[in-house]
Amino acid sequence: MIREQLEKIKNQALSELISAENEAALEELRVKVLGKKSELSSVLRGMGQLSAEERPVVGALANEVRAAVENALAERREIIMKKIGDAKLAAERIDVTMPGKAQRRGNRHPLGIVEYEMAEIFRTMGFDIVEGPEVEYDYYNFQALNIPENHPARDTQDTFYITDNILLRSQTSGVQVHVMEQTPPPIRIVSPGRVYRSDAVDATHSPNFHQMEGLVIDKGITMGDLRGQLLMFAQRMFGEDTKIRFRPHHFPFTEPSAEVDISCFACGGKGCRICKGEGWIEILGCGMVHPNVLQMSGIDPEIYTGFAFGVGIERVTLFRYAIDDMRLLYENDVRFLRQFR
Ligand code: 2NM
Repeated sequence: MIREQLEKIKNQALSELISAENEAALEELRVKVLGKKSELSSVLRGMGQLSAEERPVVGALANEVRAAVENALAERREIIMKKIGDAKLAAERIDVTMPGKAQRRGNRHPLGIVEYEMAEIFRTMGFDIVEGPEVEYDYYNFQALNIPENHPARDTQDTFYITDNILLRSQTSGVQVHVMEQTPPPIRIVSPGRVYRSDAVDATHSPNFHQMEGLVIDKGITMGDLRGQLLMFAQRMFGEDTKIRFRPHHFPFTEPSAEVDISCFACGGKGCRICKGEGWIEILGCGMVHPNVLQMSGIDPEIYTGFAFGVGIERVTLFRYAIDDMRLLYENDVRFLRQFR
């Protein structure tokens, strides 16, 4: 009678086990079959009433049933765990052969592109590229460049002063003064970089913009060298048919001084929208370094001569890409910037 009951408990447990699909169902079954309130437990509790001969036999059988159910539970647990694991692997499967998601590549700012192209032209012509501080002493920005105390460029309206004698540079010439002070000629450098002037923003002005200034000093440097180097730059930058012309000008740091026009690369000199009908486009200022400038930086003007020039990088960029408003260069509108890839 008890034997049959035990057999039945075991068989029922084993058949119910098959339908347990997760750990919670298994645990529920374990409590139901083996727990304190289970039929098995009550059978064991009732063993006191059995005879002395029957008791060990039934006890052994009950233990067998318990062990069989425990084993079956453990086996089932393993099967369930493997099923769960397999399902997880299948769900999280990664196809390493799938094409990647394309990332949008950034691109350089048009000013950076043009600055690099300009520097690259001068570098291949033998110039060193030298950068310097944007915060500068007024000595390097003005005095050392032969710009007198009462010069209008010194006015606080044009220059951002930080203290009485420290300012945001209004040109990169200070870099060249540092080089002249520290390096005996020959000197052949360009200094690209950001400069600051207290101008109101409009289509052709910004309180900060970029310049590239050049300086060549050696024995016997003439204005013919200046012209030849600038012509080579203009032809590499704007095309090999480009012509240049010099117009007399005045800068305190050069004597003689000139403004340089290039023939219009759009119309070849006939006159068009880009050159405003002129056929020529003003592109830079230049001249022979003033003897006072050489002297102040410790270079003997009786032995050495040199030329210098300054190009506005924004100006070149606007012409280069036929952009009609400089503000586009600073507004960080990606619809504009993405065109320069
Ligand atoms: C210009 C025009 C002409 C210039 C002069 C010097 C220095 F340091 F040698 F005196 N650096 N750059 C210069 C000359 C700059 O910019 C329109």
